[in-house]
Formats: sequence, structure tokens, C-alpha cells
Amino acid sequence: MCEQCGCATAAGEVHVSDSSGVVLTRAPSVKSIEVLTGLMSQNDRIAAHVREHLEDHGVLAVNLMSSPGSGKTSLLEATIEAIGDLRRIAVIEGDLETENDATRIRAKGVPAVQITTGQTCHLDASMVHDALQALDLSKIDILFVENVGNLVCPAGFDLGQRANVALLSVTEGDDKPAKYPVLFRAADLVLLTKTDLFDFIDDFSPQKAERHVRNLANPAPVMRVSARRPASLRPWLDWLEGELALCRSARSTRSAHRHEHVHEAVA
Ligand SMILES: Nc1nc2c(ncn2[C@@H]2O[C@H](COP(=O)(O)OP(=O)(O)OP(=O)(O)O)[C@@H](O)[C@H]2O)c(=O)[nH]1
Ligand SMILES: [Mg+2]
Ligand SMILES: [Zn+2]
Ligand SMILES: [Zn+2]
Repeated sequence: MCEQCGCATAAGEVHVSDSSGVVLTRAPSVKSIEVLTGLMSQNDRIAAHVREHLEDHGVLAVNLMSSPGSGKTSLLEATIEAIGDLRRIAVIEGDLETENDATRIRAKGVPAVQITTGQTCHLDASMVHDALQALDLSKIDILFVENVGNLVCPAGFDLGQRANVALLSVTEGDDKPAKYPVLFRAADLVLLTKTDLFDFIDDFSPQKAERHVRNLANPAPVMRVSARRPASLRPWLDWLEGELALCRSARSTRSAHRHEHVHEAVA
């Protein structure tokens, strides 16, 4: 995490942009290692606040984490193709540089906010809170947050999401959950991606990859998907629908409670 890698001490501007251009720029923040512990608890506070925003609107927020290039944006493009007519989707894209991924998502007709982090190799809750200002939460069912491609730091920062999804492409090796335990332990779902390449990769064992996840005491489902094979996405799409239903029922329970409290207060 960042205490070790020091990435949170890096200087660099953070930019937030929507389709109209840059909407917010945050100045470089140079922080000493000593204040990082305080920053983490501040991050948790902001993440709780982001979670309230999302829960108030019944928005399911899913944080996608993986190494660079393992297929996060491609999965989102294929997901939009599959359910974009049924569910109102929005995407927050995190990258060190370029608007490429947001542009790809917007080309599918879905709102996308790009956060460019400069030298910071993960998203944090305040960046996501900034990005929410460019989105209308009342018009969103599922908000995907595509984290910066990195198997280390992203897992250390709560963003206010409901669920973490870790992607592992079959070209990366089935030992990655063992080598990067923090991220794969935090996953609520593990997607083995680019499975159309199984024919060409002879040493990736999905069973081994799953065993490594279980060795982390993580019972999360492990699914095999390919952005190139729409039929393979069914279990992932069903998982999303299940999470959305849970998110919505948690919201109605909460508003019922709130109603009771108001009732008690006036009684
Ligand atoms: N064969 C195959 N290639 C894929 C699949 N998904 C993604 N790719 C390719 O893998 C490369 C990287 O895909 P991206 O979707 O950009 O990966 P990413 O995780 O979003 O990358 P970063 O945002 O840079 O971390 C591209 O050339 C994709 O076409 C897949 O299911 N099968
Ligand atoms: Mg991407
Ligand atoms: Zn707020
Ligand atoms: Zn980092």
C-alpha cells in the first residue's frame, strides 16, 4: 500500500473531466509519510460520505481493480452492450494520464467522468467525490469505478463502493492472487478475463487461481469471462442484477427505518 510505495507522497495535479472538458483540477499534494495514517482515516470518512450519496439514490457502485491491461474497460464496453438498454450505467475512469478510457465508454452512449491522477497510482475517496459532482445520481442504476491499473494500492482505499471486483486475465499467470493478497482478499467477486485465449495459454489453471483466492480465506465467486464472447458474460450480469437488488432492498429498509424514526419523533 502507499505507506510502502510512497505514491501518496508524489506531487502531481489531479484532473476530473466530463465530455465538456476539465471540470476540476486539484493542486499537487506533497505529504510526509507521518501524515499518511491520518490521511487514511480521512479517506475512510470521505468514503462513508460518498457511500451515503450513492445509497440515498439507490446507486450500485462497483469498484473494478486489476493490473494494467487485464480488460477492465473492455469488460465495461461489453457490459454496456449487453445491459445498457435495461440499466442506466455511468462510469468513473481512473488513469494516470489520458482520457482514452472515458472516450471509449462515451462512444457507447454512457456518461463517463475521467479522473487523471498524474503520479498517484490509485483512486481515493475524495477523487470519487469530486467526480460525482459531474454525474446525476438520480439517473444512474449502476456506477462502475474503473480504478487505476495496479494490483497493489487500489485495495487500500475505500471509495464508498458497495462491491469490489478483481480482474485477472489469463495471460497474467494463475499465481497472482497469492502474490497480491491484499487486493484479492478485498474482492467480492473475481473475474478471470480473456478466457477466449485459453486455447493459446497452456499454463493458466482456473482451478489454481481459485485455490489461491480460497487460501486467502476469501469465499468470493470466481467467474470466467471474455469480452469477446458475449455469452460468457451471463454469470457476471446475473451477479450485477443480484447486487443491484440487494442495494435497492437495503435502501428501502433504510428509508423505512428513517420513516419510523420521524414517526417516533412526532408521536
Ligand atoms: N482476447 C481478448 N482480448 C481482450 C479481452 N479483453 C480485453 N482485451 C484486450 O486487452 C487489451 C487491454 O484491454 P483494456 O480493456 O484496455 O484493459 P484495461 O484493464 O482497461 O487497461 P488499463 O485501463 O490500461 O489498466 C486490449 O487490447 C483489449 O482488446 C478479452 O476478453 N479477450
Ligand atoms: Mg481501462
Ligand atoms: Zn458530498
Ligand atoms: Zn498508490
